[in-house]
Amino acid sequence: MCSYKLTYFNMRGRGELARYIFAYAGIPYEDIRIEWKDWKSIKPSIPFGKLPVMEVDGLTINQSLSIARYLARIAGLTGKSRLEEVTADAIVDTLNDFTLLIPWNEQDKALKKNMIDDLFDNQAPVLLQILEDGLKDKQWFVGDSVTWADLYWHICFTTFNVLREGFADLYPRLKSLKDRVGNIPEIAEWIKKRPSTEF
Ligand SMILES: N[C@@H](CCC(=O)N[C@@H](CS)C(=O)NCC(=O)O)C(=O)O
Repeated sequence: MCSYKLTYFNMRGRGELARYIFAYAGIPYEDIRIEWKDWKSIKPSIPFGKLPVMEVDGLTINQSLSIARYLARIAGLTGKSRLEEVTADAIVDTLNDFTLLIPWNEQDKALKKNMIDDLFDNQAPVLLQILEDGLKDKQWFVGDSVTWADLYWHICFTTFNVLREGFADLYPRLKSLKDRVGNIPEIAEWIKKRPSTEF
């Protein structure tokens, strides 16, 4: 059995998808959470100087989605065919693109609010409507079983809802999907016990 060590900051952010997959699959791992005050001194020792990183049997892997995809393959969460795999990948990348538009580091409060308003008033509805329509009467984004794209949606939903409460109110299928993921017993248990952080 491999030994896994995930290092990220003490928040959900880009570490949470890996944590969901670990939880879903019941894979033991070390959940190392760096405090921001310690980051400056730790950063030079981290390849590429960014978190998360995951150590697997001594090999250090960076990039949150590469880490998550690797774990999703192990957990059987990538889809049942090449076409399902690429569909799940595309949904993950699409959601990730949206998270990259969020002005996390903008210091000017008024400007930050304007940017977030623009995102949720103008850009999110286009994305959400396509995802909502794509779900049709299906239980999951891809095929007939849960994939890492569904888990990522739950994480994105939680984060987006902090930025704009009720942002998905007009999308009942997407809201149901979020609930369906949250009701997976292993995910529900993780959400109950994880450290409480804003993002
Ligand atoms: N594309 C990378 C982005 C990694 C990244 O930017 N991480 C941020 C935290 S979310 C970080 O390490 N910030 C600290 C720094 O850049 O010094 C990934 O998805 O892992």
